Amino acid sequence: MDINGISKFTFGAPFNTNAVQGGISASSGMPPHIRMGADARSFKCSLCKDDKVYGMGEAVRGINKRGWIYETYCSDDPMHTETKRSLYGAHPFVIVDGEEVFGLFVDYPDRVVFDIGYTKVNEMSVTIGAPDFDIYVIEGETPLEVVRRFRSLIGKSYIAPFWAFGFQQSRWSYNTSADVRNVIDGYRKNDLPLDAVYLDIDYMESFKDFTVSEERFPDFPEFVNEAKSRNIHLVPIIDAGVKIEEGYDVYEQGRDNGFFCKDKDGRDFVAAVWPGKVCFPDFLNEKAAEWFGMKYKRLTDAGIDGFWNDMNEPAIFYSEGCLERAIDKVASYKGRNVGIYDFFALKDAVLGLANSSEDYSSMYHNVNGKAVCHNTVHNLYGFNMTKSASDAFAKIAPDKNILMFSRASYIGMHRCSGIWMGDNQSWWSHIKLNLQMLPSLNMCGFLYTGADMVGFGDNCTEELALRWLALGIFNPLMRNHSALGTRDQEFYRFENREAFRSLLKLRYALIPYLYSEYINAAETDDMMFKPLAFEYRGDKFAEAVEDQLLVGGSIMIAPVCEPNAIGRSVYIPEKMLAVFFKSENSFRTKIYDKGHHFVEIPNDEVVVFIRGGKALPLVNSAACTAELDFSTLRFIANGAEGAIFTLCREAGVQNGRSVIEKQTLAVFGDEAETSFEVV
Ligand code: MIG
Repeated sequence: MDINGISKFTFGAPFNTNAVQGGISASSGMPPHIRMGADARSFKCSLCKDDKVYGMGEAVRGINKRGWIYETYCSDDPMHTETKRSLYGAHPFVIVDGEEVFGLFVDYPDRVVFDIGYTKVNEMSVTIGAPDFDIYVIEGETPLEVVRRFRSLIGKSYIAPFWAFGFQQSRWSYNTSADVRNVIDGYRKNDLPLDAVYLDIDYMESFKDFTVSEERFPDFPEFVNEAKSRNIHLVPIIDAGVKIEEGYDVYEQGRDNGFFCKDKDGRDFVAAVWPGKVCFPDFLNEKAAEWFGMKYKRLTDAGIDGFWNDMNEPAIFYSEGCLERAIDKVASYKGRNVGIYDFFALKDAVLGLANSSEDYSSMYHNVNGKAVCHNTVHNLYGFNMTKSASDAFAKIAPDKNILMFSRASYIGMHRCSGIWMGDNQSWWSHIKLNLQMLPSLNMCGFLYTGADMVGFGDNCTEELALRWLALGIFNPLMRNHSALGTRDQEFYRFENREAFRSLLKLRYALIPYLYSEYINAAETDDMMFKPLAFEYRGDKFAEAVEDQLLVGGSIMIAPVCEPNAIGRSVYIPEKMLAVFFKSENSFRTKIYDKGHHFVEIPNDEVVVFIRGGKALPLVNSAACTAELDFSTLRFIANGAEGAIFTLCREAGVQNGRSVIEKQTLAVFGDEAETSFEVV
């Protein structure tokens, strides 16, 4: 065992992914419980019947990952069904929690397959794309200790600006400034708090990065200002692909300087995405990354202080070569008697065009003068796109902490941005998936995260929106987003506006708590969202809970994830004080003893369970984060005589980072008492 219980083992000649910071020297001789395969690119660990396996970051299925096969491969796939193996982020980190507790991080920038009790029930087998990788084995008494050590290896988490804890509204797309103004009005006029509105791809001129349509958003800086005067941040999207168009300076500069990814013959690799034909900036080429990063200045100069990076797996609709071959294939059936199997082959020829590995294998990066095939470093693209922006922000606007989050990611990207969970659906099962991904992402350092609340694809219902909101108010990134063509789901569109207003305001009342616990997790490499299993060791019921979470140090949540429910079963792992919030000021409380309980939860209420000796701070809500008044802070405590709470506030920005001010508060009084003292 080396530094801090972490041992590194190097195989072959690994590509430097920058996942790890600082770095430690390699040991030899893997621990006996990890058996290397003869192929030098796989290994196996035995699992006991009751061992649990956590990790995999952004992935489908439960918090306990056992019983499925996962692949780290950044994938643009909007169907997050339970048999998928990969989503947008690649996070090859797992923790085995059994008689032995240990973590494994396979640092390898392409596919790693984690077969966690799928092929063989009592075995985890890991297969790496090529025999060039580092394995980090992390020892620890508990899963949480493993997480903390892993996080100390990969570096501190990104800290989002305080305003980004406000509620944010998005849609693909608000097409014009008038559309955006209507959304802001919809919230403000209905007394629904709001801090940000998103600009999806249609704000651009022909989907060209760093342009703004003059026609649809005339005098953009003035419009950004107008929004700002109403305490609304506008957050534009940036896509990875740069439109090929003569006269478009970003394209011409990229082409002339050789900053785009190449094909095997050294020509610019051409693919099609929303803008039509595009080239992909070569983010693995330092100069190209620096060049692209500085382009964000065009929008920050217009007053923009937040971005989301999309399509950076990178997503490819088709490449010219593959499209031609597909068309030839289809044409070859003309006049023939098309049998059933032919029909399926025909269909696949077209459906298989997007994100094809054939395309990824025909794309090359220039890494310090050496051509590196994209399909050996696929998972680093989104990470480096986002890093390019974040590196630039420090130069462009050191006086601001600019919000940044990305769709694709790899371990290490948590140092420069957050992520959102991608294109989910307005499905009940995706409320639960949102909940389950939170702790798994925290394990990998992604703290500023959240799902598209109310669901991206498909049509939502009012009931789903309310129930999702009851979980959404705890997501650091609390964003309502939906896809083109789906039912409108801004909160002022629904009938029971009062309920949406109350729950949204409750979020704002909880912001001091959520922000403080977030900062605390970032600074101490802790998890803001923990599975019960991480805290109530040895309690077999707590260890099996998949739909409740501990949020920060004081509370547990148990959202309803089913339609037409009057409540749900909740496992109470210790005596807790349940607070049923109808609104920030109107709530009833009830003490629950340890054990299984059916808890009635109407869909216009949120229940929070306060742990013994802990206190939950609340402030008066406001229309936006800028108007929150911390002097209204009060506490609801569970017998917390003298409980200590560390309140964190953003006191300013220096070198592009939030300056955090802390206040240690001692809470006196019982359950619903609200007095506190500064110590
Ligand atoms: O091919 O920009 O995940 O949030 O609204 C879809 C349009 C492209 C995918 C993103 C989604 C965004 C959408 N984008």
